[in-house]
Amino acid sequence: MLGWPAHAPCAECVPYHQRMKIFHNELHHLHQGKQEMFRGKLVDCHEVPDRLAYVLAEVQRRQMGDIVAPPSDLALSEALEKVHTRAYLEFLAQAWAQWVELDPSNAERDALPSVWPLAQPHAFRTDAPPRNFAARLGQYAFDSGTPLTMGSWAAARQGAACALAAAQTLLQGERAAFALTRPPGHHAGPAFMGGYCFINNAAVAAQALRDGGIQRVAILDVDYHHGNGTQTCFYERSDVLTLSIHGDPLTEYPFFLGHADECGAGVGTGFNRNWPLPRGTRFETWFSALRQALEAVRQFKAEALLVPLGVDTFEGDPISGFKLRSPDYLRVGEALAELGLPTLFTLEGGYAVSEVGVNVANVLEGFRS
Ligand code: Q9C
Ligand code: ZN
Repeated sequence: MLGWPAHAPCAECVPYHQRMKIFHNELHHLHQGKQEMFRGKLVDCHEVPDRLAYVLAEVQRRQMGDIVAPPSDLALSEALEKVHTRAYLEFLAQAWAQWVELDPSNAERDALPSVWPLAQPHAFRTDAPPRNFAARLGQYAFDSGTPLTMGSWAAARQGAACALAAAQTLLQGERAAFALTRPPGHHAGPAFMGGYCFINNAAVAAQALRDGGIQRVAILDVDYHHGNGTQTCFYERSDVLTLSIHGDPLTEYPFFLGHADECGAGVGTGFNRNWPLPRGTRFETWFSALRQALEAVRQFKAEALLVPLGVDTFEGDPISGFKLRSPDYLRVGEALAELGLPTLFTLEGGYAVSEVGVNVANVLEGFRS
């Protein structure tokens, strides 16, 4: 079943359908949060550098593809500004310096927000943005589980470079690419961070594919959590179909988005779909949602597929509630490959650290088999 070759294949002798280019974020370790707020106390972060180390080791071991750094001459700032607001990007770029300026001893601590401009009529104003850093952080973050550290911006920016490079390689005719990066991206929106995410890597890649001449891009998010950031980025657009299969927001994070009746708005009406599933869902039920999502991709006549790949659907995940097992991920990869589309994977969640590598590599393995 796991039929990878025993020797390193030269790029040219790999058949087209098995080719995969892997862009590795070598700066990921610069983002290393200490703690996140959980049920009234600070707990150790789940989103740790070791996650990526496990994925890297496993894709290397199975020789899943060339592992490279993104080129340094990408038009990255321009690509970021097509997804995120300039004000938000400038905030991220300067946040650490401002945090330390607030109090020099802050250099020892991560920045976490603790006050937010609640979006209810007459509750608070958002048209008079405060100068205070803690308030600005609350304005741009939707939870207190996403520590902003000294290296968060550098790591997130380089991760977006991986996603952008992955998109460029598809535009040049590659069958598949993998943005092997952390922090993840799918909870980040045009002007907000949260859910361990700062920059929406999948959205940056989708927009780059559009700008490179691909007319219709489908994003199929298989992370345990709703891809709220990605949904928000493209909610009023008909050229990027956004689909997400995830834990029901009635009980699961991010709680305030991801219901089945969210179908898009304006010209984007009909171009967003959600499959919320109850906690405890097993593979067969999850897989029938995947089949429906794949059918939606076909009907859309997508020219490229983007997969925000979280493996926190795994039965052993410490913060999630689905029951997928490691071999199931092979079938996920196989089903995605049946679309026959140029496909770009971004690494999202998955917190059973020592199993993340096997589960991610199983999706890629199933995809290229
Ligand atoms: N600290 C991704 O899988 N957990 N993000 C909320 C409060 C947040 C998951 C607990 C889970 C975010 C990319
Ligand atoms: Zn997740």
